[in-house]
Amino acid sequence: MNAKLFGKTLMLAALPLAMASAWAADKGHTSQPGDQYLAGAGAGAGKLEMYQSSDANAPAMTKAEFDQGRQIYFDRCAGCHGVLRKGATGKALLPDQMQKLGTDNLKVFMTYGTAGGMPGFGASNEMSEKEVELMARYIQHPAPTPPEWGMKEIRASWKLLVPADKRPKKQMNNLNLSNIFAVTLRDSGELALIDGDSKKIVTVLKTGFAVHISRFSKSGRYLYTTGRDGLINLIDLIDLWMETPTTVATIRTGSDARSIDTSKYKGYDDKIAIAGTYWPPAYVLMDGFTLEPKKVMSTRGYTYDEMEYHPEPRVASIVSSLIKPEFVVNVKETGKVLLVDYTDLKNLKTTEIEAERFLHDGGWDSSKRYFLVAANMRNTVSVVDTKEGKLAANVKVGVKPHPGRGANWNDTKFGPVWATGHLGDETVAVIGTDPAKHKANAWKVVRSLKNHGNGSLFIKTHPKSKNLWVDAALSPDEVAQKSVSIFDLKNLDKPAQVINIAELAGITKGRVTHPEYNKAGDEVWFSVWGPKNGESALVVMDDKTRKLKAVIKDKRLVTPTGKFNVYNTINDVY
Ligand code: DHE
Repeated sequence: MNAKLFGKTLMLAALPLAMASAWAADKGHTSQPGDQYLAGAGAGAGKLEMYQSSDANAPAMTKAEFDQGRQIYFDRCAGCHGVLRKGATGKALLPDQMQKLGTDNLKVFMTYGTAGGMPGFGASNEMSEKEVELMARYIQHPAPTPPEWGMKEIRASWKLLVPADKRPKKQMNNLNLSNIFAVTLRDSGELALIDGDSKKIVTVLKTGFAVHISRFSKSGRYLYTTGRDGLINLIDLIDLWMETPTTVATIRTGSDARSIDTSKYKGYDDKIAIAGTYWPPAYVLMDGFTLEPKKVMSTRGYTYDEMEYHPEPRVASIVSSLIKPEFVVNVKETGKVLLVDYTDLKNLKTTEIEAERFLHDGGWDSSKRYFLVAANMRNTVSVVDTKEGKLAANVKVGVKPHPGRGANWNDTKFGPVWATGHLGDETVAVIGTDPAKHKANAWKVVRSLKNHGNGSLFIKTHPKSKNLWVDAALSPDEVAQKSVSIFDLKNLDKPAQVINIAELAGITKGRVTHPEYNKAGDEVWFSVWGPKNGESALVVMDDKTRKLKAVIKDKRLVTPTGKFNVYNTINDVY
């Protein structure tokens, strides 16, 4: 029996339904908004027509069932297991192994989840019993390959709604643009722009499906956002007064995507945009003012360590360097970091750095020379020296690091440090980042702090703050997932204060995530991420007093998750 494939949860197959169901409830596998994190999310690839593969050893499926399975797979599973099911955050789901496990065992995993972090789709009613049964058969068939999406398709998808010369020459509103927050409204596929000063919603814009992140151009005028379906919106912030849509261009760079950024090096302000895609695995370089596509580059290739060919090395985080005309492109499955020099797109020069496999999210150190990126399935943070163009270190941290952008401060004992929380344990790893003046601490975990739960997604501080705020949004514990830890940076030996943020907003069902500071660095904003049809909110905390400052509730705030303050995002303040 393949018990090793899924660890101890295979035992569930032998449990009576009532017991198994109680076990799943114990593990917190109830219907929660955050269940979707590990579930992947509605990549556009599921909507594309594909050849139905057949395998004589796999259970029979009709074409209609197969098509339904394909859609559910892309909506729920592809984010973690990969389009081709080769595995990343989730296990590989290859047909021969799935056939050995068989339909009944697979149904149990899908119903109750696994100890490794897979959500219980059946127990949480995310999938009906019939859908679970269908999916248990579906994954025993070979994975269908979605169509490619080359320059012809990318260009055909490009819509320039307001040409650059038809846009206003000066700001047409009275907003303090540098303190605007772009808030992801995940399940409505929208973006709320909130005035950080008045805390009022300025507008809500339609974006791509299950919209993921927003970034701003160096001048602060343009906002770029990507949906998981690869749809990118270019939004002109100075145009906000208009009643007509403020999206000035859109493009689809692939059918499954997570990252976007724009050129920030002196002389290249706003000029070039880059989008990374999960499918097809690639990055696309575009004109920053119009999104006109200029170049598409595949990331398919060989893993850095075993040098095995990988057909689906997805583009995870992308950051824009302030010290060189380069984008830092992190390729998940091959474990390579690409430094893409954008000064000559015709003769593109890239530096390929061997880092670690399963690269995900990360941020700059305070000097903006080193980029620290989580290789989450290898419990490692890779440090890239972008000045020298080489790997500085692979630092072993806790279980599944997940920093978002991480947090930088000048530690009283260890000098400049950067920190990450973890999905898989309760620790916060603090890494020394100054090889010049604090050599003995550089690229070492100098402190391990105790968070109030595991399942941490994001962590944040600000140069003007003495606090470090850490969430535990994916903790199975219902109180922990609603709370945050606040550490005193001047006294890190003291345990953190824990505050239940959802309670402050009067919300009983939801997870609290993604701390983000305002421009002044004296407020911390949190999302209370409720169910799609339930209540959500944004909670603003006074950073100094750690007391509630404001609760923003509005029926338009559907499933708020990431928040991106214009000033802090442009200047990588974290
Ligand atoms: Fe994210 C950043 C991928 C699920 C909220 N997420 C990132 C980045 C990647 C990534 C590669 C780094 C982008 C960058 O910096 O260029 N995220 C993925 C997934 O593959 C995953 C695990 C599953 C999926 O199918 O998408 C996933 N992410 C989620 C969520 O469920 C979250 C919690 C809620 C949501 O809105 O979807 C979520 N991810 C975020 C946020 C950031 C992010 C808020 C940006 C953090 C920042 O401060 O910069």
